[in-house]
Amino acid sequence: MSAPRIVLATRNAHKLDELHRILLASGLDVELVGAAAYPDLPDIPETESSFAGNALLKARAVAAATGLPAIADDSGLAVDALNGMPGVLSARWSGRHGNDRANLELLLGQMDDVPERRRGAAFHCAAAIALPDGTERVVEGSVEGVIIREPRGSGGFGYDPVFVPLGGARTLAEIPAAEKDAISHRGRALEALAPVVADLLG
Ligand code: ITT
Repeated sequence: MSAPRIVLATRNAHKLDELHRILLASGLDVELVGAAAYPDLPDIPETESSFAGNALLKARAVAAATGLPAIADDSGLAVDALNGMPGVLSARWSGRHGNDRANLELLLGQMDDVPERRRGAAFHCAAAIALPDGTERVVEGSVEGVIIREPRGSGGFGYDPVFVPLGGARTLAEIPAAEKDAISHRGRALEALAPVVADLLG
C-alpha cells in the first residue's frame, strides 16, 4: 500500500521547510505535499484568539478543500514585557503580514527600555491534523528564552535572530537547523503530533 498523502497547510515557505524536515525526521511513513500544489485553496482568516484554535481552522479548511489529511501550525512569540504579545499576531505585528524584518525591528524598538531581567519570552506552536471525515487533533510545544538587543545570525526566520533559548548563548538564527528543531516550539509540537498522525493514518 502506498504511503498516505498529507497536505502541509501553510503559505509560509520557512515554516513549510521546517514542517517538512521535522516530520520526515520523525520517521512517519507519509507523503508530504505543500499547499502550493493546490493553487485554488481558499484564503483562511486566522480569527481565533489561540494558537490551537487557528491551527485547527487552517488544517480543517485545507482538509475540506483537498479531501486529504492536512497538518497546519499556528505559532508565534509571546513576550513577557508585552503581556504575551505579539502572540497570535506575530506574523503581522508591524502591520504587514509576513514582513519578518519589520516585525523584528518594531519589537526591538518597543523593548528599548526593558532591562535584562525583564526580557523573557517564549515561542509557542500549536500543530493540528484534520482529516476529511472531520476527525481532528491538536498538540502544542514551546521554548523559553530571552530577547536580545541586536539581531544575530542568518539561519531560521522571523524573530529567530533576537531569541536566545534559556541556558543557551546563541540565537535560534545562529544554530544549525537540526539543533533548532531539537529544542524549538515547532520541533516539540511535531514530536507530540507524529504518534497521533501514525495512529490516525496507520
Ligand atoms: P501560515 O498561516 O500560512 O502558516 P504565517 O506566517 O501567517 O503562515 P502564523 O500565523 O503561524 O504563520 O505566524 C507565525 C509567525 O510567528 C511567523 O511569521 C513569525 O513571525 C513567528 N514565528 C513562528 N515560528 C517562528 C520561528 O520558529 N522562528 C521565528 N519566528 C517564528
